[in-house]
Amino acid sequence: MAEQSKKHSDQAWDSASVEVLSKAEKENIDTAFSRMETQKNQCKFGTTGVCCRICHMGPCRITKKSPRGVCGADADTIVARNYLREVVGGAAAHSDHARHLVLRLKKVAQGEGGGYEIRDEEALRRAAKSYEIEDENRSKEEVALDLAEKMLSEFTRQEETLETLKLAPLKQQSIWNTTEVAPLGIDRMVVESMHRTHMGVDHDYKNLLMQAFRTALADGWGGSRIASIVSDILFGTPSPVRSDANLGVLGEKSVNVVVHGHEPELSEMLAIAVRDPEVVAYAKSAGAEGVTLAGICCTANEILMRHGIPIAGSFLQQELALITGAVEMMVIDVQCCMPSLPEIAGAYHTEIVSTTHIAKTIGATQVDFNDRDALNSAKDIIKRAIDRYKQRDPNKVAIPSKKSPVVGGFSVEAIKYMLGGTFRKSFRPLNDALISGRIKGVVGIVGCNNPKTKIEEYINVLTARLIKENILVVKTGCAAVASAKEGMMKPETALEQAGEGFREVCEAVGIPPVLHMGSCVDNSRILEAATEIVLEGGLGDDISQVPAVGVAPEWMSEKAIAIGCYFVASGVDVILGQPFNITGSENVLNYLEQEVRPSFGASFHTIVDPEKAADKIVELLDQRRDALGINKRVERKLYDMKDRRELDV
Ligand code: NFS
Ligand code: SF4
Repeated sequence: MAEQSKKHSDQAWDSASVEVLSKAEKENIDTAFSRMETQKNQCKFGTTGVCCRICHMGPCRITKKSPRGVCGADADTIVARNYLREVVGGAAAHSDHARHLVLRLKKVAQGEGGGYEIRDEEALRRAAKSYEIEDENRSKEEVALDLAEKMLSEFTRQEETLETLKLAPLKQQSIWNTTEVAPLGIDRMVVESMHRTHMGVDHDYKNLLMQAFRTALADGWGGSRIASIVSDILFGTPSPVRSDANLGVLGEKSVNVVVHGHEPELSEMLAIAVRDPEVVAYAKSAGAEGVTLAGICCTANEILMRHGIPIAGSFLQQELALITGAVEMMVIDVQCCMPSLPEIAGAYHTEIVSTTHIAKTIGATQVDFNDRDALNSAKDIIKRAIDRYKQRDPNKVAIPSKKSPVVGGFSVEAIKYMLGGTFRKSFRPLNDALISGRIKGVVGIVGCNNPKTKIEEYINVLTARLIKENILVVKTGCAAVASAKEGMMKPETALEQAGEGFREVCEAVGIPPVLHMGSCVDNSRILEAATEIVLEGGLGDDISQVPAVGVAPEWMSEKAIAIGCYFVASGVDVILGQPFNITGSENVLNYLEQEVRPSFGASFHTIVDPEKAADKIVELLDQRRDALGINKRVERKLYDMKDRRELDV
């Protein structure tokens, strides 16, 4: 027994997950953690990237004895082609999500929005201005229609580069033009990359890798950016909001509905539906105290940011949430939803409901979501969950008690507001703090968790160390959920742990040292923040000069690879907690880790130890601070009164 719990505490950092993993083992339920054991000896050809399945003369595998595939492709070509295809997968996922939202905006603008509406007109008009769409004396519907059309053309444009790139600093845009990575239409980039990786087309690894950066930029400064902009228009720009995170948010006596996936449209409606008096009364008549809605993965982040709906967990807690035995329904849509869910649900009374025709899972109930009557559809789904409550078996229920308070909702607008106040919304105080050295730099920690290592250990160890080093940490995706569960996004606790100069700034402004900036498509918000820093002045004229670093500690998805690439191409160094599947080609590895530096002023770094990653981050930030000539006060010294006055932000 002790051995068992030791095994589980080697698998997951947080005690709630460890508790449920033990329950899973007792009940003989398979999870990603146990399946990882059975998949342990992963194929070396796959992990080094030298397996090619692109044509049917193969599959070919590169070894010392067989250095070329049947067609003559060598390890460099094969590795680079595989890598580009992964970036394509990631860019396509984010961008298709964006497309769905833009089409929704168009319907709303045409008066066919069903229950959807333009909830944030200011965000609409802000976006219209940035795309140079006339908005004076025009109704919000007229403006929204033009904006939706303009955004749809971002997917289809054939010969011109993306309009959305213009949201980047001017110098950044010129870097992309010089290096020839400024992307054309999003769909065109995806198709072109698939073409170029077809058998017998692009074989030059450098050319393929540059296309990976170009396709990724079509995601970060195209699809993802558009997704965040439209989400804010339709559902509201996030502002700070309190909630709780971890499996302990599930209610012992309430009907638990967990939303999981990525696209916020349905979960937005569910968030409204659970508050409906009729729904609450229905739950009570079923013997429950009410309905608890909670989120997993990026859907969790979306509805936390806008409604303060609690987070049940991150990617690898999706199965664990079901194993608590207390979930009546899990509603899934696209991305990161495991096909194992219905089988686990079958061991309890849980129903898995899928609502989108592009993502069906065997064993899940397909519920047609009527988007013309979205709110009633959402209510019907919740009532269906309530009907399950009676089937809950109390003997199978064990909800971990652990949950931590979290403050989420840090959109760039919200940060500006907190820094400068309503009338002087501005990044100036942040830039000043960076220049004075009270904040050494900004680090974005993003991405997933991965059962290859003890989950969330790297993320939490690194985060704790960085804030001690006076580094502002911004987070998205499942990395954000990890910090939320750890209590690092609760200003009070985290402030105790932050370095002195940084803590003073946080206290003065009233922000936690670790900011929740949203879902993974909201990594575009991190680019937006970096742009604001450049535009505010004093820290260089493109993002590669800003003291900023990105980290994907426990990444697993293709989306994370695309994100890494658009960060690097935007001038942000990226640390990976585990390597890409590219080590079978020294040339490709060297290109991504070294040779791209002159092009973008940044590159990838693979560092599997979080403490060493922290050292590297400090070094990278110092290099940038040196180059800017603002690194005079790195050594802590006793300040005299004059110093203190200079330091005042
Ligand atoms: Ni991002 Fe969000 Fe999580 Fe990874 Fe999946 S949920 S899109 S891919 S696992 S961070
Ligand atoms: Fe083999 Fe070349 Fe076909 Fe790839 S494209 S499977 S290396 S023959």
